[in-house]
Amino acid sequence: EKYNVAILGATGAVGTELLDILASRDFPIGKLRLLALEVGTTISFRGSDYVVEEATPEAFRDIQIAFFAGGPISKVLAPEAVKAGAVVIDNSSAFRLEPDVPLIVPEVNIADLNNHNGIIANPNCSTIIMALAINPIHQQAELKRVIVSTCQAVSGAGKAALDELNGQLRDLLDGRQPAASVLPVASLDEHYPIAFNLIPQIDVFQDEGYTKEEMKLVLETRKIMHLPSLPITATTVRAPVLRSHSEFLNLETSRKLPVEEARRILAAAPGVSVLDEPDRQIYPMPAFTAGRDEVFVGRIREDRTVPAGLNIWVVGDQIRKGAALNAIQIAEQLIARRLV
Ligand code: 2RA
Repeated sequence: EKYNVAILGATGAVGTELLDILASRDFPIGKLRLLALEVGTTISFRGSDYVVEEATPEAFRDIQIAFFAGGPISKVLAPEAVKAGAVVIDNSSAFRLEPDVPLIVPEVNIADLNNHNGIIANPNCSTIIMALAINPIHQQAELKRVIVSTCQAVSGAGKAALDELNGQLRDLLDGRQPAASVLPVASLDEHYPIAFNLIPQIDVFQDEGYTKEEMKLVLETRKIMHLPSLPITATTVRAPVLRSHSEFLNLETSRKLPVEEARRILAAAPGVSVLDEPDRQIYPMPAFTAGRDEVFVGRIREDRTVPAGLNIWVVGDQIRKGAALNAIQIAEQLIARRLV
């Protein structure tokens, strides 16, 4: 059986990754419709050329599965696509915390998919990466507290941020002042160079000095794991890395997990790969995890400042598992469970 598929935001970083993964996983596509602002652009997929069309409510009329990777426009168009008969897998933050919208990391809470009402939310990239690492630990030793600090790649802020880092590196190496107009947040007044720098702000500030990205890590993780009051505190930092987000996790658990046991639990967890051999200087690094499906964990150590604590370093490709791959895995489960 084949499914008619639409991709909204087909020309962006996530849209491009969606097309690559759909092609490589042999996804059962009947008709494919590509939608974006760049109407008229031609994109090739599995040997055929597709012309990018305008994203209108009518564009979803004969579509069964719609991947949305076009940002805030989801708010308006996702309900229209559902009305037209499509199931929407939405990569924007518009519906993630709505009680009747499942927020899914397939390895963690796939059962929540059964209750969908047409829109399924794909979590934020740094949230997906963390959830893959902490859920298996929680299954064996209940989490009491999570402290997460991130180093996030510029591509998480879109192609303009990626281009800006590359331009700034050229400027600096040629002895010019680097120009900055994108990071930390393009629409705000202040911009800072990311080349040879770190920016402790991802997205806009919300209440009490936390950024929206930090609150996504808190609120989305609680929803995905069905732990509405799990204490989580987050600090998110933009780093001059092209692709793959890195996260330091400090976990407090209800019972002590020796390092070897934690390694075994994580090695057996779906979607997770352990790279943790300090004697041989083996640990995950973003330069080597880009383009990989798994989330990599290493530097697993006991935190001896609390009765039961672990320090873990997690690295994952945020465009792949953090966005496009996770969305496609959701679609595959929709099909397997006959929910579309
Ligand atoms: C970032 N997490 O890296 C965001 C993208 N969703 O900026």
